[in-house]
This record gives sequence, structure tokens and C-alpha cells, in this order.
Amino acid sequence: MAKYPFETIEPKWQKFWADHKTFKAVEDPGFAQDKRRYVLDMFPYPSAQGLHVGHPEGYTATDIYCRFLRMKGFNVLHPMGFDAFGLPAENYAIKTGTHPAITTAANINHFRTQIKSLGFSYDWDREVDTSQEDYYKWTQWIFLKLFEKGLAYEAESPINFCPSCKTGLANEEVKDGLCERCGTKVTRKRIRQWILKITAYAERLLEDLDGLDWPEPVKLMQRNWIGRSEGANVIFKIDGYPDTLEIYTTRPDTLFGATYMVLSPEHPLVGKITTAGQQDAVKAYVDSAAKKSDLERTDLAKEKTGVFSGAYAVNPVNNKKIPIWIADYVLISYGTGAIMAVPAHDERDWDFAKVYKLPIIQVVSPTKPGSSEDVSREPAECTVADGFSVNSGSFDGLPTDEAKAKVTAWIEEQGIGKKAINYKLRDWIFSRQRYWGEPIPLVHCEKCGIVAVPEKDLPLKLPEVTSYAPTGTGESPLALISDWVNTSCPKCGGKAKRETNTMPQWAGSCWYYLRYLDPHNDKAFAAKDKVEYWAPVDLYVGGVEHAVLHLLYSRFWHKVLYDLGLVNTKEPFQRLVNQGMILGEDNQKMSKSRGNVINPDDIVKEFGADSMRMYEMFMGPLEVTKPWLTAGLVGVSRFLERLWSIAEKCHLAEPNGTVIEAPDASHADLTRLLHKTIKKVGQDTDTLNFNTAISQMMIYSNELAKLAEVPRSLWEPLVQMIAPYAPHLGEELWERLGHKESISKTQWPVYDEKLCVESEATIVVQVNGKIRDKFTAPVGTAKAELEKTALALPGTVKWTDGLTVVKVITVQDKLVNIVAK
Ligand code: ANZ
Ligand code: ZN
Repeated sequence: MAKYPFETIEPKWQKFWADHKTFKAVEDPGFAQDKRRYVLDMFPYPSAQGLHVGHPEGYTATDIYCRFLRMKGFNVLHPMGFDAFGLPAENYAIKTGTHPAITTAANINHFRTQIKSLGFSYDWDREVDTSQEDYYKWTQWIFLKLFEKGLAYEAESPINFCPSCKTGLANEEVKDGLCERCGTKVTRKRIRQWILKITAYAERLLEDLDGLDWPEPVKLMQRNWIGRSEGANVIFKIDGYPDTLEIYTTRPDTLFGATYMVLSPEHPLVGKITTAGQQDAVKAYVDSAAKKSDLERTDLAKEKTGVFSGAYAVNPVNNKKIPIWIADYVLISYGTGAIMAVPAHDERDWDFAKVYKLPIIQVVSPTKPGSSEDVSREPAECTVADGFSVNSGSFDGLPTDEAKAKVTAWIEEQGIGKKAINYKLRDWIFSRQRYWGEPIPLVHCEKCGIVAVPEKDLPLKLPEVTSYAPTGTGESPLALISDWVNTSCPKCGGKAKRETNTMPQWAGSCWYYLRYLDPHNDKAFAAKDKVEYWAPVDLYVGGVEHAVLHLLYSRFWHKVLYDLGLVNTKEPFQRLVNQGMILGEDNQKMSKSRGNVINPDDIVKEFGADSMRMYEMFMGPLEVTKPWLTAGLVGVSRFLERLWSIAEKCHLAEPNGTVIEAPDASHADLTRLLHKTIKKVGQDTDTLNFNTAISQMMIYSNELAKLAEVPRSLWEPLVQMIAPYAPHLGEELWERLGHKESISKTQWPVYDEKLCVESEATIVVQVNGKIRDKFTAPVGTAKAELEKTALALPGTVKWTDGLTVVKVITVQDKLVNIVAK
């Protein structure tokens, strides 16, 4: 048996595919809408480390699926590109002085070579690189559309700031108070920012999740991040002042239990209502709160702090005066930046009331009032759960839900508030004080204010700089290039300065899936007919780490484009699949420091790309986390060797080997197994259950391997089925069968349902409901025949001895149930 020479076969077919543009996607109107598929991988950031084994996992899955779909008669779009702006290239430039464009280009070349060595069926003519001028021209163009729609605004406010990356960050980029990129503790800094109004889309971003075929946990993460809550805004009078205090609460039913109020330290009323005697204490407190992050302020475990303003509000339900405090556990950025505190039923308020000895009144009882419970005294603990209203005047006895509705209605009648909805989602801090990103195409004119760079002047090119290092002053390195910064106003021609902030890493990836549809268009980001031909993405595969960053941002941009009539679907990605993480052999996350990193290049070199691909699919279900096992890889590569040796029994006796054309009768069982295999592999590939499809092909090939000579009709369909999985081997075997066209252009084999059913059925025999015997019979045996056999079985005879059979119930191919008395 000759060894399977993957070293020569794999490059041969990779060259063939490239030369023939085998996988070029064309907008052929001959394919009906439901025969077109857009299958997308999350494009990689071209890091200096090159590909890791997690990349080919998702890429192989989509590749198998695409190759399968093409053989099933679909027109398939399957592109690849590079998310090329970002911090690592810039940090490298700071260290070495090498321009990020140079490093990025080198990394992309390396990635492309690695990806091509795995034999993926991408249409490489559609490759995109987000850092190229002809790409970011359109990123800037879309930004200007947002700007025109009033969805981009400038503001100076305290934002998350990474002291190490020296740039502002979006909320989504802060994980547990640390910078998502470098792990440094995020601080707060007041800087001028460009902000995108993603909150204007909160409701739609939430609502449209329902129609998506996405993993539930990802939908849930987005729902929680958007964080919709329903309640009421209530206006309280302030004793002795004309001003009123508006609060947001999700528990209007607890209004009778509000024993004090809290303003966030940044609340505008703080300066107005603080009494003379409290001025110093309040000022000191406000200053100290400004230094803390939101996370520190809202941490439940931290002791609550605050200071009394000296002023009182009036509770509208009973006209009682209640003190107004200032405390940093209330955030200015949520609701109205002020709350009514109900210590009996809110943990934070409870903790605070205990520290400052404020009154606590129970207004919700877990049991229906009227029972023996005494609710007149201060409760022993805080209860947040729903129950029944108590100490609440005419609302007493109502279950929480009803009380919420009734109190809200009462508030509205009194004209002191109304139903309100709030979202946790904050607007997207969009500007970065860094170099390697898209320049924001705006100028600041002394007369006209902020003016957009005209479309004809796009792209606004990223200028050369001598120093890439972030200035840390709140300005990007672009601010130092005065002949770039100083410009003239596009509107009035007067003196103006360019915006020097750049866009965040996420900008380019917000819309790349649209650029693939028409990557060389210089008149539009993509022609409308091409968008209509392919969009939306039918299947999107990538890591779960993008659940609330990229996937939320691109949904937002897509909806804006939808509102502008530039795309025809509300959502960009109809179906999402997250591939599971591949761990090291030691079941630990792969990392350099653990020394357990598997390099895909080494595997391809030693075992071939087909083995690598098949192994990653055979490790387990696509979505689960699983460890790398070299033994498993060896097993899969043996399977490919076995296929090679089966081929020798069929046709590989080159050059003039005999091909056995027809099965003979002795292959009836194998023919059945073949049809069952075609059915199962087809179903499993269609549902992305690649591991079980591979198992089935292994079962079938084991049987084939037992034959001395393998007929073509039993072999060719297996070659076709293996082709999406091990495409190089598939092409080679196909060619050796005497075919001239690429196997990817052939039709997926068809099975005969009749041959897929079991030929024999096991019939269970019951006597008075208990199983007493079993037998086998050909599938489809008549009921009368089954009864006759069943009644004669030893088990039946034994258990009906001395009884009379009164009834026999028979289910064909399954069961004979005998009732005897
Ligand atoms: C009274 C009350 C009584 C509350 C009770 C809760 C329980 P969601 O929207 O679910 O997060 N709150 C409102 N604005 C706030 C702010 N800016 N900073 C900190 N806390 C704020 O919860 C909204 C609840 O969080 C509101 O309902 C308010 O406390 C508090 F038994 O009002 B509640
Ligand atoms: Zn001007």
C-alpha cells in the first residue's frame, strides 16, 4: 500500500482552485433567492503570532458547509478578509519605529498563506483589508451618514480611560473594571469624545433579537447588556425650594416605603439645595466620588457612603418630609440620576440606611396581610421579592404586580409622574486618541462649527507621523502634525482644524460583510442589486467573545443603513454559531506560558491539511469546548490513509487500472449501508454535525475495506461525501476515477429511501402487558403473519398456559401484544 502523498496532492489542488477560480461567486440570476447562501467567518485580526488552532475550527466548519451546499445546487458566497486596524500593530510601531502599515501587510501575507494552506474554498477576489484607503473610505462615508442623521455627537464627559493604552474606551471594552485589551485598571477621565447614539436603537436592537437564529446565551447577553427595565418616573417636591426632584423607580408599588432620597454626586440639584451648614462636607464627598469608577461605586460588597444635603423632599403619598442624601451608589448616567430609597426592599438602600440610621418601613409582605405577621415594626431583613402591599394606604393587600400598575395610574392622575422605560445601554464612545485607525472625517471651523469632509474628498487619508506614541493628553498623535491639522473649512473656506481622533477598532468590522458583496466598487460601499442578491448573511461562525461588542455594533450600523434604504434587511446575520474553544492536551487554555500551544503549520506539515481539517471536526460537536488530542489526530489521518488504500482496490492501479463498474448481488448489504450513509452524512452536514457525519463515513469505509475489489458504484459516492471534508483527497481520488471536472462541481449523491430502512425488524412480544419474548421478521411482514409467529413462541406458550387468548394487538414492525385470561 502506497502512503497517501498529501505533500504533493495538497499544493497541486490548491493551485488548481486558484488557477481556475473554482470558488468564484457570481451573482447568477439563474439561482432563485432560496438557492443562494452567504456563509461568513468572523474575519481575523492579523496578529504577529499567525493563525492559532481556533481559527481553522470555524473556518473548516463553514468550508465544509459551503462545499456541501454547492454540491446541493446552491450558489454560495464565502469570502475572507482582514480586520487590520488595531492596537498591536501600533504598539509594535511605538517599540520599533516600523510603520503599522508595513507590519500589518506582512502579517496579512502570513495569515493568507496559512489560510490557503488549509484548502478553504474562499472567493479570494473579494478579500478586504479594513486599513486600505479604498475600504476605509466607505467606513468614513458611513460615519458621515450617522453624523448627518444626528447619530454622532461630540461631548466632553468623564469616560473610561485606559492609562496604559492612553485612550478612552467604550463601556463594552471594560471587563470587570479592566481594559479589555491590556488588563490595566480603567480610570475616569474627562475628554472630548465622539459618541454614537446607539441608545436610539435600543428597543429595536432588543426586539429584533427574537427573529434571529442565534445561540440563546448570546441573545441573553445582548438582552442583559441592553438592559431594558420598566417602571415610573416620579416627581417629588423639595421642601422650601421651587425645584422638584424627579426619580426613576422600577418599584412604584413601594412609594409608601420611601424614607429618604438620594442624588448622584453629579446631579445638578446638588449645588442648589445643599444647605450652608452642609456645604463643606458635600463638596469633599463630591470630589472623592469623582475619582471612583462606576464599578467601584456600584459594587454591592463595598460599604455605602454618602452625605446629607440638608434639604428635604416631600413624599407625595403622605406629605411626609424625607431627607435628601447624596451618595455615589446612585449613578448620574442611569434613569434620572436620583432615586427614592426604600430600604425595606432594596439591598443597597438597606445597607445605606443601616450605616446612616435612617428609618426603614416595610411596605411589601411575603404573605397575604391579615395573617398574624406584625408589619408595624422595623423589619429584621430586606426583602426584595414580590408579595403583597402593606402600610400602603388604599393599596394594601394588592399583589406587587397589581400594586405597581395601580400606583403608577395614581401617579399619572396626580400629574406627578408617568410610566417610564430605561435601558442600561449607554451611547457608544467612538473616538480613540490613537494613530492606527480611520481618521474621523470632520473639521472644526471657527465660524461654521463642525463640518463634514465632503464625500468627494474621501478617503480622508491617515497621514504619516514620526511618533506613533499616544500623547496621553487626551489627543491623538495626529494632533501633532500641524500641516495636517490646519485646513480650510469645506463650507466657508475659512480657517479650520481637522478632528484628530481616530475611530475604534470596531468601526471596520461593523460593515465588512457588506463590502464583500461588492469589494471593488468605487461609487458605493456596495451596489444595491448585489446587496439584494446576497444579504443577509445566512450563517455566521465565530467566537463567543464578540457577543456584545462586534455583534451589537454591527447590528446598530446595519439598522442605520436599513433606515437609509441602503440595505434591504433589518438584521445583518440571520444565523450565528459559536465554535467551542480548543484547549491544549492538558485540558488547559492554550497559552505560550503554559507551553501547550499547537501550531497549525506544524500539523499541516506533518499530517496534511485534510487531516488537520477532519480532526478538528471529529473532536466533538462544533459548539463545545474540547481538548486537543494528538492520538485523535493520528486516528483521523489513518482513516484518510485507509481511503487511499481502498481507492487502490478500485482504480488506483494507475495508469490503466481496471475500474469495476457494477456491484454484484453479494453487495446488497453494502448498498444498503451506502444509502444509509448518504442519508446520514447529508443530514449531519446540513445541520453542522460534522463529527457524526465523519463517524458514519468511517463505518462505511470499514466495510468497504473488507472487499478484495471495490466497485465504482460503492466507491464514488463516498469520494463525493468526503470531498467537502478532505477536499484535496476528494479531488485527487475523483480525478483518478477518470473525471475531468472538479469534484466540487458535481452533484451530492442521492440516496434511495427504500434502501435506508432496516431490512429486519425486531418484534417484541408482550403477554398481558409484560415482555415475554422477541423475534425478528422482514420489515413489512403482514400483521397476521406476525401474530402467528408470536403465538407459537416458547415465551408466549409458557405465559398463556391455562389461559384463553382474548385479544391480540399488533403494531407492524414493532410489537405483538397478547391479552389472555
Ligand atoms: C425604589 C425601589 C424600591 C427600587 C425597591 C428598587 C427596589 P433597574 O432598572 O432594574 O436596574 N435606581 C434608579 N436609578 C438609579 C441610578 N441612577 N443609580 C443607581 N440606582 C438607581 O433598577 C432600577 C432601580 O434601581 C430603581 O428602582 C432604583 O431603585 C434604582 F424595593 O426605586 B428602585
Ligand atoms: Zn467654516
